[in-house]
Amino acid sequence: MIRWALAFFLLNGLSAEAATINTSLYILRDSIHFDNGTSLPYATFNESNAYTATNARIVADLGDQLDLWVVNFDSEVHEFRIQGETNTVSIPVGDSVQVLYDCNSQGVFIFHDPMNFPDNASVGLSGMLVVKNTTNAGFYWNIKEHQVGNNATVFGGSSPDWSTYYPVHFTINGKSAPNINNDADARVVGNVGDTIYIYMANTGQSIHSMHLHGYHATIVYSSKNPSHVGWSKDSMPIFPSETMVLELVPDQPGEYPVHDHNLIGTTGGGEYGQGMFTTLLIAP
Ligand SMILES: [Cu+2]
Repeated sequence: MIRWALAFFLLNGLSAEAATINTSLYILRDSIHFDNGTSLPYATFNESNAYTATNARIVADLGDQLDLWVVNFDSEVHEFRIQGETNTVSIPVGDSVQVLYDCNSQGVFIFHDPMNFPDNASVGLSGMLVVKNTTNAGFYWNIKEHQVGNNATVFGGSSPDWSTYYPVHFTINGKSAPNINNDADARVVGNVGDTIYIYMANTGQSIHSMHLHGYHATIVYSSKNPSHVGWSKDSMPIFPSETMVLELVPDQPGEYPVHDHNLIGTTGGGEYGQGMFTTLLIAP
């Protein structure tokens, strides 16, 4: 009897704080556009049946329960999983699947289409689930690179030759510079003394290294290298499929660049300044 009472108390205690997040992701295919005029076929997880080249993001509080429907509006079969967290499920054309997930650990988790990995994930179908335990400001960087020709190969039913991978476009949240600074979820804006979190996922196949000018940030979560937690640095190498959370407490005002220290990542189609480049804007 005491045991049941205790169990009831514990469950009640949890449910008082936890919420159920009812949401849907819609798989839609269209294109991603770059400033040099290049367009590539692209597919993303969208929050409605309106396509954008930016994947929908799911943000949960620690303890929440995710009740997710994934709807396949594409003309091909797709799969879905939260990498390392849920089983792969297949979604026939015009169908949907329900995915239930308890958000019991903090961090950033990649959800994607694992079919013929990394083929389908590389053509856009890779998003971020963020589980946090703070109400502080957060910014979100879904980091990715693109090789012209690969997407058409994947949508044509073949697999690209990943051994000769040569990406020439680089994006954060599906956008290249200067458009990243128009993405209020990506561009860090804050004040001196704020505690700001930057939630990152590398959904590409290349290593990137995000270089913060002006400040050091502290790694508070790394999916690949948990031993790096607590390190205070200004450049953050992030491997394919790795996720990371940075804590930034700005100590001076100003506008400072952030870019991929792998310098090809700051180009688009060979042109400097069109890739992974944004700024931190910190007010006194
Ligand atoms: Cu730099």
